[in-house]
Amino acid sequence: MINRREFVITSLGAAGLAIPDRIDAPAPFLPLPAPRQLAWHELEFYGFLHFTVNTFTNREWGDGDESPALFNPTAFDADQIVGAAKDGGMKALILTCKHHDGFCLWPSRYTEHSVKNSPFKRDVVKEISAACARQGVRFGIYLSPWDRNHKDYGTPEYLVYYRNQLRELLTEYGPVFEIFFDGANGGDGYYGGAYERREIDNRTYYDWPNTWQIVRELQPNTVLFSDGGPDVRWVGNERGIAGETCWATQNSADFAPGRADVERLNRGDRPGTNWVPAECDVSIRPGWFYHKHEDDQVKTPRQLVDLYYSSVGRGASFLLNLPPDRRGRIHENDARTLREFRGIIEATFGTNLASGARVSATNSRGNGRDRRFMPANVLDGSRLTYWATDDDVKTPSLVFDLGHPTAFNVVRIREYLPLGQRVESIKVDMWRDGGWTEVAGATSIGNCRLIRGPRVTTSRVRLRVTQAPVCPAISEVGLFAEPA
Ligand code: FUL
Ligand code: CA
Repeated sequence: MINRREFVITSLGAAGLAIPDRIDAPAPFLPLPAPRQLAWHELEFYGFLHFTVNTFTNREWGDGDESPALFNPTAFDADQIVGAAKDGGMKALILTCKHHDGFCLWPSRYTEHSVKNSPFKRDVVKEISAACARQGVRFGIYLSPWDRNHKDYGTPEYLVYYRNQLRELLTEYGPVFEIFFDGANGGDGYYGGAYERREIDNRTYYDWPNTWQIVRELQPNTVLFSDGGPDVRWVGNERGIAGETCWATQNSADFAPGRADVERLNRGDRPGTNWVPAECDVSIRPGWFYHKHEDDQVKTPRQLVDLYYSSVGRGASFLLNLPPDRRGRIHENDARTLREFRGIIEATFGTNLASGARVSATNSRGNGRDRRFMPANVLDGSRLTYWATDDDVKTPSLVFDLGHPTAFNVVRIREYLPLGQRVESIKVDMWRDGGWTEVAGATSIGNCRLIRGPRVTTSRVRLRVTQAPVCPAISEVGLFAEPA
């Protein structure tokens, strides 16, 4: 008697078809991203909205004694704000629900210091989160741990208040993709009329693990950002620039919100104990809040493009701040530069010039017989399929035969992240005068590595993995040309 499986194999063999051997996928290289982090990696570019009483006092940090009467946008339009972000290519928005001054953009039941006592009265968090939902933009929150208004700041009672607010925001405003926990902490403030300096020990005061636990229980898909994660880390500067080498991993035990070794945050740690990729926060203007005198200092589309390459192009995310103005809208100058930026990005990445290439590899896992690991998987436009080699082949190469001379100046490489960050360095060669010439190289691949250089023209391109502790698993490769 033969069982059903043997029967199928025997009949396939009799029909002269290849009998697939059982080939295992490569073993994951630890640490690995959680599902919520994988979803976050796909966003790549999203926005920050800094909006509070500061918008009306023309300041960057409020002291906490600002009257709610100050908050009075004249033509607030959540759909215009979200629409401007979306037109710029942003996939998500993080709103300063409460900045250091303590003024709440929603009518929190735990304080009087909020929109409910302003002439505006409306719930800004509700309107922005609803506009995001309508327009298909993910919504995130910034809730400043430091609160210069609250009388209890610095005592254990304040933590109860902070967590109550977090619960309100996580239960009444729909899905939250990210919470941004700012590291700026302690100092002078109003503090309920005390007008004094309050220092806290940022290693112990906030008891972060228990706060994070509240988020895990209420919204398990939310990623938590702070100087040290746990899910997404600060990149170590507010200029939008990740390290040229930037690992998605770090040794989390060495970090905490407000305790940042900026050099290490910028590069990540390799080896690292945890998957904690970097986020590059930077403002489209000099300040985080709107100031009329900065209307002419909005970054140019070209500057934003450079920031895209120095953030997304190094495996990090690009969190660009757009400050609503006193009307409660995104200023025309900001909206325009953002639209032009999107135009350049789409003109560049809209067409993968390698998509029709014939691709071959020096090795494919299982002798090339298993579709799951074939070289062509790097050209199918899906992050879910990848090319992998046999376990002992750690420095293979891929050749793209483009069929005709092709001009490009950007190479994009993505690793298959569910198997970890595996590749440490690569080189790119082009075929010229009957031989290979090296034109570029890069370290730390991860979610996205963009190699940008002068335009070259060739009909064949080779990608060499030059260093990896385990066999590579590469999901996508693209060649692109920036518009002249
Ligand atoms: C900093 C804050 O102090 C700034 O005001 C701004 O919110 C920025 C994103 O983070 O730490
Ligand atoms: Ca693929």
